[in-house]
Parts: sequence; structure tokens; C-alpha cells
Amino acid sequence: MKVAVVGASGAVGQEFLKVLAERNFPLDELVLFGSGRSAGNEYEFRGKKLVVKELKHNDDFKDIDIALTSAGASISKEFADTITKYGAIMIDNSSAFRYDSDVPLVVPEVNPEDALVRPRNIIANPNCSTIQMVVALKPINDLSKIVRVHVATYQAASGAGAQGIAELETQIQQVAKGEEPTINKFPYQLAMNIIPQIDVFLENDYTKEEMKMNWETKKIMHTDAEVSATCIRIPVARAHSEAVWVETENALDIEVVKAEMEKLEGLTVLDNPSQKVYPMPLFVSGKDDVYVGRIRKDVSNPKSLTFWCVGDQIKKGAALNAVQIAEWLIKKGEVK
Ligand code: 2RA
Repeated sequence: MKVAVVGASGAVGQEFLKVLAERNFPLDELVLFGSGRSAGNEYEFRGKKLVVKELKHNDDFKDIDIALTSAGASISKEFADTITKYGAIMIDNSSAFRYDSDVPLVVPEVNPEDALVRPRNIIANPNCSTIQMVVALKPINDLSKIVRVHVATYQAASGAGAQGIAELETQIQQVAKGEEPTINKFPYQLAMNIIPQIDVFLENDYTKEEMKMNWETKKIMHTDAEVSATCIRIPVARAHSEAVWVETENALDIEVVKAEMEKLEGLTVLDNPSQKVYPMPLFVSGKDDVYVGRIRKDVSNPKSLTFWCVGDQIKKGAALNAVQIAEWLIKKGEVK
């Protein structure tokens, strides 16, 4: 098995290396690709030094079985044919193909079978904020069809990549010293602040990040349920949090919901209010699972319930989800 990581020097690229090593992924060879700028960078994998090759339109992908790509949408679009033309399966973390009808959008806990139909040999990895929410929604939807979802997200700085977390750290130091904070990546100072904008505003006054949660949830869950999201950037290093309100066709018993959530592999229930037990980003950073807590009936609507969920957005929200798709394909004999 030969695996490629495209965008190896980025935050998600580096996480791919960690996750592949951690899970003892069954590969014989790992090849790293990157831009001209990152070509030549060296990283260690299973005790061996690997050098990043420049991504080019050539035959470098001839023997690759699986390519894990996270180099931005324009690179994914430009190189998709080069990557897949000899049969490599491209599992793409960018937004380039998520809404194409001939590209499945997959979260292994929710819709793994969709990965079997991939006419272009491309599988898209959803946006991080959607992944963690649909994992938590899956057991609820199995009990009673979800009619609508309201969600407010609290997204970590590292969702904006390595530069995002570096900017937050610099700003925290600057603010502590009484200096003017440097602002590049985020629209405003993030340290000591929260910003109710992630990505650009669209015509309906939602941001693209918010509409991704609507579009992607429908595609992954095969549902017509509408999702109304407000996505907020908060000064947290890693792991996104979400407050979610879910309306179902039938009223649900909260204890049954909790029991079903507990059964889903990949979802951990941390919910004991009297003991102050609930998930928080500081403690979920670096973890594989999506964590849920504060699960309760919505006092405003008998057919609605509400919960809080936290997931490491670089791990389950990106690299781990892609690697789990690859593992599922291997298990199903889809990788020759
Ligand atoms: C963010 N969801 O947190 C984005 C990254 N895909 O900025």
C-alpha cells in the first residue's frame, strides 16, 4: 500500500502524519507532496526521514493507492486528474468537490457506503464544523427524523490553519505587554474577543462557513432538514465547540437519546451536570472522538432537544476523518 499526503507541511498535512502513525495505518510507503515553497522540508515518519516533493503534473502518482490531500481548493481542482489518473483514490479535505453530485461527501460514522460510488475516484472530506455535528446528530435522526437544526459554533483559532493559531498566540503576548495586536488572518483582534464571522458573507447574509453546515449536513445525512448556523471564532487554540438545537418529527425521551449516543462508536457522552461534567475544548484537543454533553429537552419546544458538542477539528474534523474513510475502504476491499 502506497499512500501520498498532499499539503504535507500544513496543519492538516502534519496531522495526517501523526494520525497515520498513531493508528498504525497499513501502508508500505508514504510519499509527501507540497508546494515549491515546502518542497525539501523533512519530516519523520515511523523513524524514517521523509522529504517533501514538489507537486507537479507528472507521473508521481502512478503507484499511489490513496492520496490524502489538504492543500486548498484551487490546488485540489488543478491536480485532481494528475492524482487520480492511474487509479489512486483521492480523499480531499478541501471544499473543491464537496457539492459535486459525482463526489461523495463522507463521515464514516454516518454514511460510509456513499464512499462506494465515486465515479471520479474522489471522496470529499466535509468541513470540520459539519463533521462533529453530524456524528452527534446521527443517533437522534435514527430515533426520529430531524426536521430542523439550529447551531451556534465556537470555533478555535487553529481552524484557520497554522497561521491562525500563531496569530492568536502572538496577540495574547502583545495584549499582555500592552502592545497593539497584529491582525492578519482574522478580521479583528481575536485575543480577549470573539468574532461572529468565519469566511465570507453570502447574499443571504449567512457566511459561507454557516451555509456549509446547511449544504453538507443535507448531503451527508441524505436529509432535507434545514440547518441554520451562526459560526463564531473564539480565542481557543484547538477543538471546535457547538451548541445545537434539534427539532425531530416525534418527541424523544432524553434518556433514550443519551443511550443511543453512547452506543455510537466515535461519540463519547460526557454529561453529568451535578458533577460539572461536560466536554470542553481544552480537554478534547488531541482526542479522536466527538464529545457531547448538556443533553436536555428544549424548554421552548416539546419536539426539540439541545446539546453541546466538542471535537478536535484538526483531528476528527479533518485528518482523522479522511484516514477513517481510507481504513473503511481497505476493510471493504476497495483498495487493490
Ligand atoms: C475554520 N471551519 O474553523 C474552518 C476551517 N475549515 O476556519
